[in-house]
Amino acid sequence: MLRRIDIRGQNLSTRQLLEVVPRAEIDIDAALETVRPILADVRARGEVALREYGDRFDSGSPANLRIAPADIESALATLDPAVRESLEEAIRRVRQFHEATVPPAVSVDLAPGARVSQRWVPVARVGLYVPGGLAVYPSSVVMNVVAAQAAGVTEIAVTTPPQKAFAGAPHPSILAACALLGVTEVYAVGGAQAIGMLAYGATRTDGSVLCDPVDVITGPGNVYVAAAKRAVNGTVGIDSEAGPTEIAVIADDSANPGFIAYDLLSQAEHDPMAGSVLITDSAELAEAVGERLASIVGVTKHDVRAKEALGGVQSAIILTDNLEQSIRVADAYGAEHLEIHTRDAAAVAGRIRNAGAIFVGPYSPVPLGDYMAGSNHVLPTGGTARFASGLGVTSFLRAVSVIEYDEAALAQVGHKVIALANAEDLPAHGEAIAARLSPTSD
Ligand code: HSO
Ligand code: ZN
Repeated sequence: MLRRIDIRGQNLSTRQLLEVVPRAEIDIDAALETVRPILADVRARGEVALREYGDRFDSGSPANLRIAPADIESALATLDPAVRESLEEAIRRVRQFHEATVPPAVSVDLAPGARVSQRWVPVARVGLYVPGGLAVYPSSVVMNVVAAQAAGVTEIAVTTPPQKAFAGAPHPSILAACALLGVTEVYAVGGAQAIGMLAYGATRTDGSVLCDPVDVITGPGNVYVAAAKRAVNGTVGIDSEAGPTEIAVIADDSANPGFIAYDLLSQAEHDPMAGSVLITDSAELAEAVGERLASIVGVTKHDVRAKEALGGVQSAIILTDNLEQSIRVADAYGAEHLEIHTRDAAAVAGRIRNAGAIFVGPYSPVPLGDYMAGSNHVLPTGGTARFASGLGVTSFLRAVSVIEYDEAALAQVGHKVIALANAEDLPAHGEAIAARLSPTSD
């Protein structure tokens, strides 16, 4: 089922490796033409436009696009107690980790009376898009909301498509997760129109405010949501664009093939476009994983999309000469999730440069990270781990520099500022300094 890419004995360069690693092709730009008029329309006509698009693309909008707080609370009352306990555990762990990752303020005295500081300031207001449809993930609500809250964001709006099965209300598990997290601002609005609402704000027909504009929009969605986020990027901040999920595994002959097969399948069940990649220098292990995968995929619930994902061009077993080359392949691939199943897995993990998150050893599987390891499950896909990070507190923080020099400290470097200002032919810059240094200044 998984195709083989055998690179043994070829000594491929980094550039060649980049061409060899399997990758899904997603074209978000093509959807931009579709979403631009929708965004413009929402910007111009507010709630009226939101309702029209809800009727056209979703299952119709509820009477009030903003969900009443009582309905958010009552969704929690209907939640299965075991699911509630599990969500609470996830929230605790994700919160504890994220709060600990808030970067400290830094203050540096560069000379007497010359201090430069950096403090981290949360954005004021965040909008979280939660997809409906096939994927209803309260765990993603936890990941996005907790990261924002740990960063110190106080206003969080959640928007999610109206669901036909719930009379145009959002899915109850999404509402229940919001209730557990203390989120009280929830909208039954989906698609590109929801991104327009968050980016520009929206007014009701009576002129009152339906939704204020946000500063940052996060959350996954279909290709139209991704395109809409790309279109409003710059008006607001966005998190990285989420593509189909991926897992790569580096394994040697000491690995447990059953564990690896299940982990490869776990991400394949998300999406027919999901990527599952095994990188190994052991032909025997490759064979064993292939066999286990073939047997479990036949009996798994989401067999149709899992088979499509595992059989797609984006999935493969890559056979390497040795562990060194496996590490180079993993860096070229830049997996969203990378599992290490080798001897001394921690040492191998320490040598990885490109991965969204690294799962070390046989008992740290990706599904643990998907729900409650404590780390975030919103991670860079499609090789973007080369330059991007997963969602975290810094997605909602800005670093602000604070400059405080006193008179003597300014005098110490003033002539050097003036020299540089003159060199750049910006004499007024220099005069601003000189005015403070001359004894006659007032
Ligand atoms: N593996 C997905 C996240 C997820 N899994 C949500 C289960 N629910 C992308 O990292
Ligand atoms: Zn998952």
